[in-house]
Amino acid sequence: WEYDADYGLFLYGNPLESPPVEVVKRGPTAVRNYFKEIKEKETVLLLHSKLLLVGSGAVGKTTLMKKLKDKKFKVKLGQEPTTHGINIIPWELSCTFANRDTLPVKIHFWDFGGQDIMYTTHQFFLTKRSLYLLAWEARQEGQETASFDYWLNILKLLSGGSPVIIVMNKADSRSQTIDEASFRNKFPFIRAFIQVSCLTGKGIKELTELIRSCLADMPHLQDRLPKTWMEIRDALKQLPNPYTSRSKYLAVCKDKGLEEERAEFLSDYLHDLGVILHFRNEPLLADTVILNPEWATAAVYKIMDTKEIVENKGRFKYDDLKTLWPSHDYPANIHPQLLRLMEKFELCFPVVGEKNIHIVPELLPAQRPILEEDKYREPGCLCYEIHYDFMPRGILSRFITRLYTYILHDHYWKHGVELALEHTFALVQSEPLNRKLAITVSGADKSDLLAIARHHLEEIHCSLNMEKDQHYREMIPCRCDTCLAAENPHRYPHHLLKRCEEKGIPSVLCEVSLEHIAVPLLLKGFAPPPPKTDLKELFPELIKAASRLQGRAKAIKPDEDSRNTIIDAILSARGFTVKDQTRWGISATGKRAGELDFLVETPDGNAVSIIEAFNLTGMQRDVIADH
Ligand SMILES: Nc1nc2c(ncn2[C@@H]2O[C@H](COP(=O)(O)OP(=O)(O)OP(=O)(O)O)[C@@H](O)[C@H]2O)c(=O)[nH]1
Ligand SMILES: [Mg+2]
Repeated sequence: WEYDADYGLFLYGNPLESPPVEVVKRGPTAVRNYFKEIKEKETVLLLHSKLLLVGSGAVGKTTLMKKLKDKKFKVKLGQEPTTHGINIIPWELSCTFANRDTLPVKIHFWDFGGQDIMYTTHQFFLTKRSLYLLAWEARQEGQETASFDYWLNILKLLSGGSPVIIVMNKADSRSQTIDEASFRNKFPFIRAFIQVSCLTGKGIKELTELIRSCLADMPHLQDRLPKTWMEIRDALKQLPNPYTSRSKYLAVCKDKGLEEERAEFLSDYLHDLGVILHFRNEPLLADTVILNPEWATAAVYKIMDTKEIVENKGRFKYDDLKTLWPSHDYPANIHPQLLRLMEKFELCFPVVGEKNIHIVPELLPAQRPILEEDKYREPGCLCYEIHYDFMPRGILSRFITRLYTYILHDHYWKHGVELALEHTFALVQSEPLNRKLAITVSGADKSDLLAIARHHLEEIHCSLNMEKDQHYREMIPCRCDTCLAAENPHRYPHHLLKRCEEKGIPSVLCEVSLEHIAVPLLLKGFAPPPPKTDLKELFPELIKAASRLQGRAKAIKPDEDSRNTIIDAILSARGFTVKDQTRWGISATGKRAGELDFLVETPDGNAVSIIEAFNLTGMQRDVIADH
């Protein structure tokens, strides 16, 4: 811990045992509520875990689940239909914990279909604090290693270190040895490798024991929860429909003595655990509590998996939903919410200018439409690339879904999209094989459009727990004449250019041509204007910049970093030297060096501080004076 007289006590590196992490994540009020709840009421152990079965298609995941649940299950070869979406099946195992208590653990098997289209939704379903079985079978040399690598990498990002057991199925017909040590080295969360055959039953008993021992080692199973919470969870599962209204949910809670505010905390907790789906802050979804996530995901995958939609390049009409979703399971009055859920999952977007048409970008054709490409070859373009160590699937399709209002005509395809913002255009393309995403921007407001694109990419990366410079690098291709003509231009790390800009270093050396290239040309796509010496001109420019920002309010996150990017770009384009305090002022412990937002300097050392108060709801003089 660390004490700071101004800011208080900083605690870190103290792993929490209680309250459950899901509660802590929701903030101090949720924590206080949890303690109130357990103080007043009886508590019980959670003793519940998700067991997720993942792996490529047809390796025997569903069969394995059935065999684990029922040792007498007889495999009928070729009879198991492929899984569409997710199957969720309950199971129970008794586990002996470190304190020697043997207790029954409730398990929910999540059996994923292995089709490619499922990959886009992984960030919603591959949860932390779960147990994973990664199933595979011995096939041609090399094929499995790629699939292994993908799964282990995505689990590394999303599962928060949850244990993984690697199960080689179909040991009756083929077996293969793999370099276990190197996998374990790279992915320390691998608990064991095991060979099984669902057909002969070989290894199934050993696998069951392994599952028991992994569960017994998972501390969250012994989380203490208010008994009423568990009673409410069970009561919700007894309701006849897979979804209910918010008011009905509150009534169930009230019945068990839980008032509205506390009921909302519980809904957040159950949502985070994956027991229910409730997006309380989404206007169209707030009133619907989905009690059975399997029911909702089945509806979603039905769309992704329908032949006509695939043949129609991902297009479907709102009215098609009536035929796609059987009315007894999905009555028409729930269609708007389910469609909104698909939008929320970033699986589809409405087509601007056409009524009631949606597109599933994951199902788009690989063929690129004809574009006016010349503008992207101009030397003044702004170029930006993201280089990934491991590139999760679905980043581009999620990006398209987020930015659909900016799409130019119908210029979108499986691996790319063209965006337009007034007279500025951006070509965004992903190259999964090269683990790269490239953006070229042309036009008047290049920095604005790039800032919007980067902001959305950052949010997508964040949802995948990917951190800049650790999981991916932002690179800027060189714009010197030699590099413009080269297949493989020199690339500068974006952070290096930002540091040069902050330190006032005007140019960098291209390693290919050995020419000096102006930093503003690389970062903002313009040659540097002569530096401003008169700070009187700053005020009108600042008003212009703020009004531009307001025009982009919907596309830019209301945090300082995103806003400052735009203000900084606009002021720099006018020749002001801007230093953004929110970024370079953050200290290692997360404290800000000051509450100053920007410092604008002139070459002769004059400086003006700018403090932005965009988050204030009114003229709060005391807050302003405080700053
Ligand atoms: N020889 C042999 N075949 C098996 C074994 N386990 C499953 N199979 C067969 O493998 C095929 C695929 O099994 P599934 O359980 O549907 O595989 P899956 O991984 O759930 O497939 P998706 O749901 O499409 O991702 C079926 O024909 C099974 O009968 C096994 O141990 N040995
Ligand atoms: Mg299956």
